[in-house]
Amino acid sequence: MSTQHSQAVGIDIAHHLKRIEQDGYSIIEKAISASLIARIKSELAPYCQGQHPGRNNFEGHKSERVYALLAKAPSMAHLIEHPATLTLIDKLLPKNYLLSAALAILVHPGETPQPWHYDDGAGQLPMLKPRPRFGVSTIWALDEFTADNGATEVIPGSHQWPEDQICQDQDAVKILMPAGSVLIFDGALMHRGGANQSSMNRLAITPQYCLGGLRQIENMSLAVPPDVAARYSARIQSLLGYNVLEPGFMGYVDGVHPKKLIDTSYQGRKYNLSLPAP
Ligand SMILES: O=C(O)CCC(=O)C(=O)O
Repeated sequence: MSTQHSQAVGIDIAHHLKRIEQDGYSIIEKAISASLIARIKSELAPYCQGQHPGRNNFEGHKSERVYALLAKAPSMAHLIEHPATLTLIDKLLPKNYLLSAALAILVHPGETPQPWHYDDGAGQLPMLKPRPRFGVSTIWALDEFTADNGATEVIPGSHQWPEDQICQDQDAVKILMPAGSVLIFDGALMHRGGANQSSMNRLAITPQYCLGGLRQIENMSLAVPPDVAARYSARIQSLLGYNVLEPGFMGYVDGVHPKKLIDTSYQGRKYNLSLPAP
C-alpha cells in the first residue's frame, strides 16, 4: 500500500483494510464538511416531510426512507464517489463494481431496533455464507450517532459466520461517530439500525456496492433516468451501470457500450463496432 496514496485520500488504507478483513468493518471519522452535510439535508428535506413512514419492521415504522437518491439529491454523489471510501472499495471488490443501493434513512424518536441482517444477500444466488465477498456497504452519519439515537449496530466478525448463525444482542457494538463520519463494512456483516430512545432524528445515507456481475438491489437504470445519469461524473455513471465487464461484454446495450446512450461521442471499448442496421 503506498503511503503516498494513503495521504492522497487522507486515510491509512492498510489499517482500514485490515479492520474490514478481520472485524468486518472500519470507521473513517469526519470525512465530509459541515457545509456538505447541510447541503445534502436541504436537498433531502422535501422528501422527509413525514409522508412516507416505513412500511414494515425492516424499513422501520418510525423511520422515513428515501430511495433513488441520485435522481433526487445531486449532492449525494459526493458520498457515493467519496475518494476515501472508493479507494478502499477498489481494494475490496473487482473493478467495474456497481452501486447496488443508495438510500437515506431518517430514524425518528421511538424507533425500535431493526432486524439483524446483512446487505449482500444477492437475491436468489445459491451460495451460502461463508463465501467470497459479494458487496461492500457504507453508512454515512449526517447526524452524530450517539448511544441512544439509533446508531447502527454491528456484530464484529459476523461477516465470516455460517449462514444459520443466530445474532445475540449482547454481542452488538454500537457505531458511535460524529456527523460526517462513515462506517464501511463487508456486505456479509450482520448489522441493524438501533433503537432511537432520544428526542432527536438520526439521518444516515447508505450507499452500497456490489460485484459487477450481480443484480443491483435498487434497479439503478430505472431509478436514475439516462438524462439524469448524463449529468454525473464518469465514475458515478459507471457505478450506476454504464460500464461493461471485461473480459466479455456483460452490460452492453444494443450491441454497444451503454455510455453511448448518454454520450454519443463516447469512444470506449468497441466503439467502432459496425453492426448491421436492425
Ligand atoms: O439505519 C441503519 O443504521 C442501518 C440500516 C440498514 O442496515 C439497512 O436498512 O440495510
